[in-house]
Amino acid sequence: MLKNRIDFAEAKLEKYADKVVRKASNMRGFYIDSEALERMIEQEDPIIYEVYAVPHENEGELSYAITVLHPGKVGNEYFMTKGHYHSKRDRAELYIALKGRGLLLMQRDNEVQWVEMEKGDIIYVPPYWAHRSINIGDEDFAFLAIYPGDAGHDYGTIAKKGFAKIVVEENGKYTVLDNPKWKE
Ligand code: S6P
Ligand code: ZN
Repeated sequence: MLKNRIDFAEAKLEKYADKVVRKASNMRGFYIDSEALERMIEQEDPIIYEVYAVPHENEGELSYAITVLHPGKVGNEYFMTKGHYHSKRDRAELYIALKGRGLLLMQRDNEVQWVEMEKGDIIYVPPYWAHRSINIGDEDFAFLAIYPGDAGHDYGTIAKKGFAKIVVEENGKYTVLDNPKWKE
């Protein structure tokens, strides 16, 4: 597909080849308050985020995807993506924010950085950094990601160790705290 189109009002791609839906029940183990997550799953098992992707998986190609991360919290921790390293660690990525308010949490070994994102912001995720996006607003947070076709996703490392920081609401604002479950 040589040409595609973004509907900026909806933050949707006109065409995509893959759609991934992550519900609360797909996020077990990722949030600090696992009891709050189980209650949420029992009640309605809401969708946390959706990814609409146009992949091209060969070396030298580019893939792209729009992620729509819905607003909400598990306990006081904001809705977020699983987060991953690229399987090929030396592959970078670009994030372009389209809608809402988000935070991009990045981690390399024991070093952590976070950046706020709102419509129009371009964030460069350098090679070797794990990345997770978080909706810190009260509407959908959406962004376009562009990444090397052969980057791949390593979810296992984050699933096992988590990120060193968590993002929670305190007095109506986001705050970044040490992750009590972080395994160095
Ligand atoms: C791909 C890029 C994004 C994420 C998406 C969902 O390299 O970083 O398209 O895949 O935001 O996050 P996750 O961590 O579940 O893949
Ligand atoms: Zn990525």
